[in-house]
Amino acid sequence: MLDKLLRKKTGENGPSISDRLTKVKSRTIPSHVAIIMDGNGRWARRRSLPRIAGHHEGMKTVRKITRIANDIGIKVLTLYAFSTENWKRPKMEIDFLMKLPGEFLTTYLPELIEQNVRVEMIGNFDALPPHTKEAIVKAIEATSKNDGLILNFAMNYGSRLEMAMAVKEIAQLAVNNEIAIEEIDESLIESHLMTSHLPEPDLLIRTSGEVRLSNFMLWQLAYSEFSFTEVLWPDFDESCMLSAIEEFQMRNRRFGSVEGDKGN
Ligand code: V07
Repeated sequence: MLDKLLRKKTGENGPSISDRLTKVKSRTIPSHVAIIMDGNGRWARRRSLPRIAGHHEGMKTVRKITRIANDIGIKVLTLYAFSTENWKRPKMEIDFLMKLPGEFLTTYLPELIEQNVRVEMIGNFDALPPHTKEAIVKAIEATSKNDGLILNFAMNYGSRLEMAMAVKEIAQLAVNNEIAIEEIDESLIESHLMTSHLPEPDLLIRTSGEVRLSNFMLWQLAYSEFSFTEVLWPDFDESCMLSAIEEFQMRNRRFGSVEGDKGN
């Protein structure tokens, strides 16, 4: 079915999406892909639409990219949906954004279940509005037995906040004499991050031409490949996703032979 859907998009020249998919799957697939979904507001402005129209369109891209990620065989897809900085936006826009998880899940939860996708979340859950929390909890519970792709939403997430919280927990353990100061090392810190159960991202994608991390997974991205594209998130499609993975695989082939090279 996916094949049929994708065939429609095949251009006159170059390999089809399904041929590219087959080739990508025969090479090293990144286990964890993280995406900063930028450019929704700009997409809307270019069409003289309100910013929220861009966010809504961006939600459809989430569905599309989840499907192709699952098809590629990616294990974890982390999407930066709402940052701790985003509370500074106009109230109306925040209200709209906080309704998107509910709308996304009302529309797509059956499909996610059918595709064996497991929904997870990182970020400060407690500070979200009750209706947003309810939608997310429902999705996490309804998909908790699935063992396919982990669709991990970073919601009200900030990397520095995450690290500060980890430091606080570790300090408390030390104060309680449950650990010695000497036991504080990278792996202990890692085990107190919100991603402790996940592999580190192999690949970070940021759309919309901005080339910065914006407080996203600073610790976890230490050794990741970065892929930046000018394409705005609502325009990011299966072909763009495959291009990012193909680029990753090219780099991997070039540097993969230098054993133990951690990029310095
Ligand atoms: C949001 C759509 C994608 C572009 C970026 C900003 C707008 C999906 C979700 C979501 C979150 C949690 C969940 C299910 C779906 C979402 C926000 C914004 C706040 F369990 N898209 N999307 N959440 N956008």
